[in-house]
Amino acid sequence: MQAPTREDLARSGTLEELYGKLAQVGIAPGWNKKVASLWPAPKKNFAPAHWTYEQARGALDAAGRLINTELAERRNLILFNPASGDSYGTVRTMVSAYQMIMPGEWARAHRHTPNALRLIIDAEPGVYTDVNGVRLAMEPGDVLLTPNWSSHGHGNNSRASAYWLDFLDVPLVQLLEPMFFEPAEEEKTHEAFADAPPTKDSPFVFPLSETLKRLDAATPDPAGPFGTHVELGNPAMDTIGLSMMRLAPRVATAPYRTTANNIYAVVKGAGATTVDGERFEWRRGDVIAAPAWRPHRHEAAEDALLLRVTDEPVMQRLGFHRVEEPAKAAH
Ligand code: GTQ
Ligand code: FE2
Repeated sequence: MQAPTREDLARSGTLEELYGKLAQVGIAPGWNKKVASLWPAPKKNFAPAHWTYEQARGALDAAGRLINTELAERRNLILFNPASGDSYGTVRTMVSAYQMIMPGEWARAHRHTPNALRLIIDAEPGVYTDVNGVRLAMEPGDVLLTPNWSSHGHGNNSRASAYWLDFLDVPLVQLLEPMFFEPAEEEKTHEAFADAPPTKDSPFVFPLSETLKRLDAATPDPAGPFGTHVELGNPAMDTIGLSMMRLAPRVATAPYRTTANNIYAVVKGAGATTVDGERFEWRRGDVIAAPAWRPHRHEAAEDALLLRVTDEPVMQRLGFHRVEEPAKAAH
């Protein structure tokens, strides 16, 4: 069929006829409500959700028997948001995963444009991430960054399997399209540095011991939306901000909602987070998703530390950051 000409289109006698001809040239009427483009407030496209380290541990230990890092490259379990449909993400812009590496294993080095970070859950001395040829030690509670295009591989010279949480801006990079990935040259990263002792003296490492010192010196704010907290980095990476939150037992934080997407990971303790009316009881190693514009608050049952992983730097830089006052966000 011939594409409609200017005259064919101009001659359309009814809206239906016009729509039919427009469809042939890849145009849709903007007034037709089938193509909604604007709505009054953020949609609930992603759901509040909770994942447990208990379950992830079981699955990772099985995966340890069933697949090695030669085959898998990364032995990771991706946390899919239950409402995300086909889109890959824990929340709209970020994905989280549990990862495990066994004694003697090397998860080969690569680099990619997505920014990544890890929160160590269980690891014995001798576990490291090699970032751009430097071995960074991984200990429980530490946070390690591997920003955009930095080479990274993971090694385990200890006698126990090591477990951590990954957070990446992969869904954002997929949306914006600047995805690049390549394997690293192995000799440069792993073997040549085999004898170098792991260090924590790097701008890519936030050791828990340092973070706790900073928390001790921070202004106490147990009932604020983030409890007493310190930011890691400023922000940690271009697209991801981090803060370590210390929650006092039995003090509920102020309810809060933001256009930023947040993922909370439990570094220590136990408690509960209520996200838009859904209550999730958490323990060490668990993950909670608080997608954009969902009011949420936390309450610890015992001294607790939560790591907040947020796309706030993106929202701020693009002029989309909005926060609702605690009183108004209350549910
Ligand atoms: O450890 O390099 O969970 O590249 C997803 C992609 C971990 C990693 C993930 C990755 C990594
Ligand atoms: Fe990676």
